[in-house]
Amino acid sequence: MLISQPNSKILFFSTLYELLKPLFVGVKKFNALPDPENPHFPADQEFSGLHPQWRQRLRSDRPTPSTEELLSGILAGDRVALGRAITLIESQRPDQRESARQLVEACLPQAGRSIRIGITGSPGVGKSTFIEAFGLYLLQQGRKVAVLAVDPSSRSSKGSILGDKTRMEELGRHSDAFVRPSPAGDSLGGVAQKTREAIYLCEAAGYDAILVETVGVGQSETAVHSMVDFFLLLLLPGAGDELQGIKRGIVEMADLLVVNKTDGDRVEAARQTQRAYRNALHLFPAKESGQPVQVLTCSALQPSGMAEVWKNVVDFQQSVTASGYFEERRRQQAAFWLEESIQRQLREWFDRHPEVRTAWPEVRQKVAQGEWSSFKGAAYLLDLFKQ
Ligand SMILES: Nc1nc2c(ncn2[C@@H]2O[C@H](COP(=O)(O)OP(=O)(O)OP(=O)(O)O)[C@@H](O)[C@H]2O)c(=O)[nH]1
Ligand SMILES: [Mg+2]
Repeated sequence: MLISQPNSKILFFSTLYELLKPLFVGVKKFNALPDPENPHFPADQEFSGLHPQWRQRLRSDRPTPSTEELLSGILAGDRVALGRAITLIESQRPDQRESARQLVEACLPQAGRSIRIGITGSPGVGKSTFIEAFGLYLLQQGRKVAVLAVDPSSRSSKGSILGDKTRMEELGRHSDAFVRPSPAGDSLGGVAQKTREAIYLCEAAGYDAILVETVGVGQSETAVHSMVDFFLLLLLPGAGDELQGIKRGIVEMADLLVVNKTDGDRVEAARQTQRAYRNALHLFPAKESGQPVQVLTCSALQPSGMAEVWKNVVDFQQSVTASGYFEERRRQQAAFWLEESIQRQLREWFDRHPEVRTAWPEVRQKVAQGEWSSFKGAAYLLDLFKQ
């Protein structure tokens, strides 16, 4: 009845428009985000400093820019170019592999001048909250901070950085910070390799503090340990490591232990945990770095203790640079990733080989039914591959 009158009709639609306007604006804003996969990316004003022509070309609604354009953008410290470049290296498309490889190679001479810090700890210990607080502290120290993650499960998993956007909001908004959600992927090796390449790109873009969060459980700690200069393990107050689900191997890998959540009524429990770990560390073998492992306390939420953690990192870096271990560790890591990359590539070729693929189900069945031994099955498939 009401909208049958022409005037009422206009009134109705204009009211409807007013009500829905914020939604349109929101959608428009979202579309303007340079990289829709990264909720932390700033809007277009962050293209500032770039030539207008590149600015236009780097927008996400344009086709993938050329390797040269991406490289120039990265070297100019442009976050949008960096984001798009990481999307390129994460791409599963075989036709983009070569450009991705060229881009990483081209960035390598500019990479390496940063401190790479891995952050691990059981789920819920406060890794993301810590990274936000610590990252903000580093920004105050004049550092440029990039945050990456190794999450072998999936992009949508509960723990991924993407789900942490509210927690890292402040850091992600800062013009000297870059927060990247975990790459998608099903194999830890593949995901870790991409994170490692992303480190180089971030360094070439001028980020001099790289924080890598391990989000998965199990092997992802080892993968992150093999790409960072300093490995930090966060602990919860009051619980022994069996209770925290931390394997002894992870404690052995750590260069620093930090009891997080030292706030409220958990302060005493945190001190106890600190003492317990200090005592326990005496029983561990000496570190290859030659540096003693300390146990500190902090609260990522308050925040407090960030300066002490950073001092520990800086002292460590100075000592191991002087002793030569810093470079030695990076060389060892490069050798490790050489092996990794070859193994992964060979496996990929093997899995894709047409005859292997055809024979695979039957061979698997024969082995499962005990008709063939696993050795015979493997030899048969490998022969097909070699031919
Ligand atoms: N009281 C207190 N709570 C904290 C502190 N740090 C983190 N939290 C809380 O602990 C919960 C988990 O924090 P996250 O930062 O998501 O922990 P996480 O280790 O990244 O978790 P996953 O990524 O899921 O493994 C959140 O509710 C935080 O607010 C702290 O220093 N003190
Ligand atoms: Mg987290």
